[in-house]
Amino acid sequence: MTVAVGSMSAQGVLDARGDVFDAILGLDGDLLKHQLLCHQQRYGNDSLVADVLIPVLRHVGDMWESGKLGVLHEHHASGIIRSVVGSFRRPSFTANSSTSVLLACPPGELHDLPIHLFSLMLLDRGLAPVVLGANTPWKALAAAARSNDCAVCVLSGINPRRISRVATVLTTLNAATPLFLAGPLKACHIDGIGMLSDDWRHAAAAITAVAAHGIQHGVTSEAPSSAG
Ligand code: B12
Repeated sequence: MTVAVGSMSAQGVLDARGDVFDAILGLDGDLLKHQLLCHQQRYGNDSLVADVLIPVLRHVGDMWESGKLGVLHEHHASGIIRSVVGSFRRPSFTANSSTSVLLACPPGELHDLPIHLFSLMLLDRGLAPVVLGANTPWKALAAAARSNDCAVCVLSGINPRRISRVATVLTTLNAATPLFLAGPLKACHIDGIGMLSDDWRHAAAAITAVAAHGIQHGVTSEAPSSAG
């Protein structure tokens, strides 16, 4: 496990978010890349993802919704974050374990940044994340779960209504590989299917525990209090 690198003060976290946000605002891709790399090297992936990127992405979305930021900023930032995150990914064989965790967005779901970010945190915990990405067909997901002999599967996205229509598919998947729903998908309650906490460190710890201890169907990993 290589989770903690350096600890940061609360003010340091706010400053880091502000710097990243300013780079997004200025559409300064090089600066944004530089800031993400420096933060990752100094404080590690957990801090980069949970302390900085998730709150910043949320803020970008809120500003976009209120018309204070253009869609251009959102697309630009998403593209850069995605490419920087990709460059942090080491091949899974360098992880200390061959325990694979499948991460995917259901059909029609394009918000795959969260699963890419989460995969960094799982890599640091010695797991081998397999990210199928946006808009994954159910058949492909089931086939990947079988062929990778996955220990756990995480589905993430913003549209719970869409997946509540395929509860049987999810129940079947869950019977073969423990399945967790993350983010807004959790609003869809399906018996026996786990729900990941919105606290990213807590969620990563929960997946690591399930992967290490085998099948625990129906686990809920809600944190005692929700933190960013
Ligand atoms: C980047 C972005 C996009 C990018 C996605 C890029 C990518 N490859 O991921 C693009 C441009 C493709 C996009 C498209 C759209 N988007 Co968009 N997008 C965003 C934005 C700015 C950031 C999303 C994100 O990654 N947030 C980071 C997440 C993790 O933070 P969060 O949502 O607060 O999640 C919290 C929890 O739910 C939890 N969580 C969420 N996911 C996960 C996953 C894991 C593993 C864990 C542990 C926890 C967790 O963690 C957070 C708290 O700690 C959000 C704004 C926002 N407020 O988030 C809008 C937002 C999600 N989008 C929105 C919309 C409406 C759309 C579009 C429909 C727009 C359109 N009209 O075309 C399309 C949808 C296309 C589709 N079919 O999916 C709305 C959703 C509203 C809703 N609930 O229905 C939002 C909220 C913007 C807004 N305020 O209106 N989007």
